[in-house]
Amino acid sequence: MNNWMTGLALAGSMLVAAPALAQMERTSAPEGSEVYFISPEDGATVESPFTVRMGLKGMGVAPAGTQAEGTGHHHLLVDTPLDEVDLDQPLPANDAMRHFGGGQTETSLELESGEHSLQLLFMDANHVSFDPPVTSDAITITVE
Ligand SMILES: [Cu+2]
Repeated sequence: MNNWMTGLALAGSMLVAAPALAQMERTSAPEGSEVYFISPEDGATVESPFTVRMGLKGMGVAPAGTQAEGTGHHHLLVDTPLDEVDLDQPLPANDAMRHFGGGQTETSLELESGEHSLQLLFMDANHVSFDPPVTSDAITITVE
């Protein structure tokens, strides 16, 4: 990797880290806010790839970085129990903790055959949890 590329990579990681440092305070979600799976249903057997539809009540979906009260974006925990997530930190982005920072409410998910757990976590513009967290029930699905 030459210096130019190294510089680019550094700049990229700083762009990701900067908003997280700017605002880490957890805010409360409007009362009655709820995030839930429209599909798949708990216990469903699906073929990969399959569509996940994410529902929300009491709040609005906005792209990541949009500082507007009562909004945030969806996150999907794949085979990751909620108690393994540090809710006082911005959520890492990886295959187990997926962000829908474009404001998406559905996604196509490709998973290996077998049983998987899925859980939705609705978080604010900075990928920080509300207090208390706005989460769906964890569901278990079987991928054929
Ligand atoms: Cu996020």
